[in-house]
Amino acid sequence: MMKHAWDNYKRYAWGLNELKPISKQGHSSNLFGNIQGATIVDALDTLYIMEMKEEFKEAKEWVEKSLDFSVNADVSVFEVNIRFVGGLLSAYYLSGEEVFRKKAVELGEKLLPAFNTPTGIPWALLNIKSGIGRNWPWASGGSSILAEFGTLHLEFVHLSHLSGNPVFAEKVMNIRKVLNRLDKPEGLYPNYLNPSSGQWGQHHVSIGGLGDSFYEYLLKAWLMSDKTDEDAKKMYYDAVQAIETHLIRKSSGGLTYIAEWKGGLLEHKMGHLTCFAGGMFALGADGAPSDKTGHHIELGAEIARTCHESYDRTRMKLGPEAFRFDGGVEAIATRQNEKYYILRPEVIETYMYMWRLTHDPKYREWGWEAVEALEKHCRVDGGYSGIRDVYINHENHDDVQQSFFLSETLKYLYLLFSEDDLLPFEHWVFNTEAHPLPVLHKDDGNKEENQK
Ligand code: DMJ
Repeated sequence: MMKHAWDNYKRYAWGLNELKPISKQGHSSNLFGNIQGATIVDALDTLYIMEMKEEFKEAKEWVEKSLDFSVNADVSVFEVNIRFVGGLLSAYYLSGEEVFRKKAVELGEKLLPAFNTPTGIPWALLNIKSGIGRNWPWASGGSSILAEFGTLHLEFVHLSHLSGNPVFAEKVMNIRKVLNRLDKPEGLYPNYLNPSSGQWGQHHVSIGGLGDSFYEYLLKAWLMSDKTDEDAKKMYYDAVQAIETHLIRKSSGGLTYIAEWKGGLLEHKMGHLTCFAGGMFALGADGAPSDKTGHHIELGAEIARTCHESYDRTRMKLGPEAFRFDGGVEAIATRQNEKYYILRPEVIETYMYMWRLTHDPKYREWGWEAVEALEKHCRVDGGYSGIRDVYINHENHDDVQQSFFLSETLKYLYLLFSEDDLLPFEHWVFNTEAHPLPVLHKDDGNKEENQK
């Protein structure tokens, strides 16, 4: 599958961000400004892990010769960080090739002006030539987004580690300080925070879009610090407690789901993005208070089951973008604009964590069901495409091969069917784009040790 996705990207869209597999040409998203090559940088570590040596070599040569950050355009700080900085860091740690370290630090430096706000909470968008930042025009009262400014921590700590320059880590530690000073409604973190006033925007809370990877990075910051970052640990387990009390519900048919919270009212909707949380709860089970360990694993298993149901209840056996638990339905999308599947990884990601942590064979079976559905419905001559409606039985492709299909979906599938000693959890954490970063062991100042 990786070979098919990669070969077609190479044939039809080489050097551009993504592939349009039906029209067989490049696809450009404005998330990366004019930075090019998202698929190449996102796929580097997957190629390496899958031992696709020739392909890795040509990708590396492209990075050396053509990856260029001197663009005069707005980029999404979050997207560039998780895909480009994360991809380059992983490629460096896996291969030891200096070019990746150099490029990661160079790009990290370009992102620093995003933090020039009164509070130090970064802007969502940054012109990386002029250094001028701004927020999404649709975000509540000019706010920055929790899942965006809360998903820089892992990469920025590594940038400081690899460059010897403490500024990166200082910037993300300050974000945490600002958050810790604020009152949280019912212990929950709203999705919107104004970077000028330092006040929350609308009190909307989500473990899916706009919130998701903030929670993931609290847990992983603690794990990546070799369990020394006690602040991150406390913030994570306190947040999970509030999420359980206010957002997690069980349907009458017995499916556990995570709702969205709007100023105290629940919307009984769960996004595909939210499905990553099954894996997160299971990964965090070990550090939970001892009487809660089993409970966190169980919660992960229940979320995995619900998300599997969201796949199983469609015609194509691929999950919709969002599914609901109201109006007599359970785990089904009811709105036309929530019926699409864009090759997202979160459900497979949760299967992978659940498999590693429980070895229950059903997670491999569910993963294989997803492989068969991807092959049947998403694979086309020119690569892999998303689907506009997973509830109908004729193909309706969206004609985009997302870069995260290569970095995440295919990597998590590969890991699901590999031995546990490939990128073991004691030594690696995955950033939110599935780029593995080494745990910074406390007794170990040198880089070599981190690379084992
Ligand atoms: C990826 O870019 C990351 O997983 C991000 O955290 C959420 N969205 C996509 C995949 O769905």
